[in-house]
Amino acid sequence: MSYRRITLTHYLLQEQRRLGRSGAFTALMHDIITACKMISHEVNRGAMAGNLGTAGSENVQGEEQKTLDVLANDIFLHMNALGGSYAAMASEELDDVHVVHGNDGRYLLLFDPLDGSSNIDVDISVGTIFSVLRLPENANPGHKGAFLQAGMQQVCAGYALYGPSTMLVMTTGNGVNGFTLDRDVGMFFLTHPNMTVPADTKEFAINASRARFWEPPVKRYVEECQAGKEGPRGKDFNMRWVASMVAEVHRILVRGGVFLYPVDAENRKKGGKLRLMYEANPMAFLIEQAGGAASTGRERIMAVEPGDLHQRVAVMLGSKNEVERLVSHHREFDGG
Ligand code: AFP
Repeated sequence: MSYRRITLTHYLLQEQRRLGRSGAFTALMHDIITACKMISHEVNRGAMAGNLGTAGSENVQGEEQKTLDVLANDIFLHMNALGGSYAAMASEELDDVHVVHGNDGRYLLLFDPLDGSSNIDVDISVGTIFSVLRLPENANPGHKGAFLQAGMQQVCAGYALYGPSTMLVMTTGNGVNGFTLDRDVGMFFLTHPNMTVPADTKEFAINASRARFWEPPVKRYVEECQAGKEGPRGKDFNMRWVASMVAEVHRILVRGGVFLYPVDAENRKKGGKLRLMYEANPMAFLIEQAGGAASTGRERIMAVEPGDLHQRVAVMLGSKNEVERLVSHHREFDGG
């Protein structure tokens, strides 16, 4: 690797100077970076460190926790409390807000410590997703109301992908940049500057085992893709499903595509499958910043006003023209 590459720390310092900001933002990102490196290390050691299997507990969503879910959550809470940037944190794995006492942190951190954890035991890519909000003036950081801000309010968002290589991909609202971890040096280097999602694609991702529950506009979209060259799209599509949103979004940021986890007849009561604050909003911020689109099918994801920390939402994101087609199918179905 060329020694001329810039590190993630250098990139953050450059951004700080460019925007005329204080060092607060660089400091808070530093804690996230350190936590992601530590989680990457634990994921990488896998069975050698006894890190596989289930923890014997359930999270707030009633889902079985993996050993690494619990470990990654502890690492993220601990490392991000040390720097003093955050007044409070909220995790997909925790019932309530975690207040960071003894500092005057001005930011709030939301995270999914190990997304796609059903993939851990079979050695498929997993990741950490994070989203940073400002602590509103006079808000009580111990109250979830401080966190209930629409995705448009995010200061920064990103993910770490623990795959064949570990990557950190982030946005501060000024494009999307990807960094690869050099394990020997112990630092992330800029390897994917200005990531962009092409407007068109021939690849879609959806859990097709749920087809019988889908709403008509989703069925229509998928059937059009499956019809290939002979159908209304006039081209053949390929399908992927990793069951790890970080890996799916990373693929879309690298080569385009569309990812769907719709509200369907089976998950409707819960509002969908994916979590608005820990998954949908940060990924929507990244995808929009890379030139793509992110919708529930009926509303821009980042415009959804959250009513609860653990709220779920329909997600359709990726190549702009595909998401627009999905939105148009929903509009037609709803009679608009
Ligand atoms: P886990 O973190 O519980 O494995 O869930 C992962 C996830 O939230 C998201 O990353 C995937 O896209 C989606 O769930 C997979 O859902 P299916 O179980 O329907 O494949």
